[in-house]
Amino acid sequence: MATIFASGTGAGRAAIAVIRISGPAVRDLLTGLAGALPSPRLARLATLRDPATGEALDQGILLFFPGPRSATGEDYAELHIHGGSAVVNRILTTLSAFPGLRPAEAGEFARRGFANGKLDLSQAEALADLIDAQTEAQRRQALRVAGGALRRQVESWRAALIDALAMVEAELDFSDEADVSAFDRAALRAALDPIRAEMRAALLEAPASERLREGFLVMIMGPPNAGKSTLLNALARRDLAIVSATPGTTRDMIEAHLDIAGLPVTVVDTAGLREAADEIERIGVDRVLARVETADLALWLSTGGGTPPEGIPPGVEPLKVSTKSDLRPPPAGWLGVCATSGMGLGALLDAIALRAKARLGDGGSSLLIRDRHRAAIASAFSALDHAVEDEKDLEFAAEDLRSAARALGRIVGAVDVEHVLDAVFSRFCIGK
Ligand SMILES: Nc1nc2c(ncn2[C@@H]2O[C@H](COP(=O)(O)OP(=O)(O)OP(=O)(O)O)[C@@H](O)[C@H]2O)c(=O)[nH]1
Ligand SMILES: [Mg+2]
Repeated sequence: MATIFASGTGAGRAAIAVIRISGPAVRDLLTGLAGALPSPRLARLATLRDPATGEALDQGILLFFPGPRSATGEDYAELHIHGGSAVVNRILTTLSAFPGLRPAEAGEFARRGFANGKLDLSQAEALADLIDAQTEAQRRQALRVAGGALRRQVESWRAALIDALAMVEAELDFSDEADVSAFDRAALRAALDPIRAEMRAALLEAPASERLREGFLVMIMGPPNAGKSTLLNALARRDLAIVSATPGTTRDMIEAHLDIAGLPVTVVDTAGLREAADEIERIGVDRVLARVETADLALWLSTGGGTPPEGIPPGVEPLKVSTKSDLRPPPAGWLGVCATSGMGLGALLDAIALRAKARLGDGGSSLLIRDRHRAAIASAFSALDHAVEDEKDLEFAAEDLRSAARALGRIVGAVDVEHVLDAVFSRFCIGK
């Protein structure tokens, strides 16, 4: 097995960079770099030298974690060095030249930890989410799952299923043909009912949990010149979209990722909806109508009210926003904003936050945070529904229980095929 290395910190100028190294050559490498192997788990200040020439490269802190008690389960080390690009590049070049070492691929440290039983697949994914988390609620959600909340739940369901399976199999083994039909189905149902109820509850929460990972999607819509782009810029506090008095200015969708009351919200500025003046504008309008299908909320912008919302699908709530309220007061039932002065923006943010909170929750009880999780639980749930059907042959009920247990195993990576693991880990960043 190759020894892998990568910078665990972002590129660019920084006080400190951390280089991670994992694999069988770690001991030789540390001895080569620092003259001696540091004591396990103790920080050691050392001058790092090129093992080939003895040239001093940097002064830094070395940490050595002998396997299997390490993040990857292998011999593992961290070099805390100065974070300038010349220092980092020189150390990485030196590591490349060392026998047995090669740069790590994306997610490779986490994958080795997974292979060595340090964390399950749901935890590995949640660590990637934790790195990507932009808001408090996302951080809470990722931390819960990374801490093993989903793994523990899945293990407890699997244990209960295996008990139920043992009960069915005992019945199959020890009773003669005539008795099998007399098997107490009520007992099987009683054993499975609590699990089914818990799975149902988790499935009901899943869309909110997944949405929290992805963000609450708000589309800014309305006729040309309504002030959509001006509003986006005001919400993002940056000049993202071009604003002009010419109707039909915006053609592409422009999005801003905001943190509203700790929740992740994506706000999208769109092309004004009207009978398009040209081909490009028409494509822009078509894209808006396609994207709004997946939105959570549509802000319908208009100056002075009037235009009824159109083009907004039934599942998406429209919020009527009357723009340029410095020029015209909002009609009754419309939220008035003046994006140029900021008037009314606070109330608009409150209105968005209220809806986002209702839709996303706060991540405090999230379990099924990816569609992969939801699909596995949905398939386990339907297998259990089959298992308790009244006229079910016991042999088939046993097979249903086994298939439910296999579906659960997919969540933690216990029964996954290699290509699923490849797909999951390749989405991680290098050095993770
Ligand atoms: N007085 C006033 N003018 C505004 C306000 N908001 C936007 N405007 C002006 O209205 C015009 C159109 O603004 P945009 O933000 O480009 O409008 P839009 O809805 O994005 O227009 P399209 O991209 O063409 O669909 C610009 O001249 C803005 O300066 C406002 O709150 N008050
Ligand atoms: Mg615009």
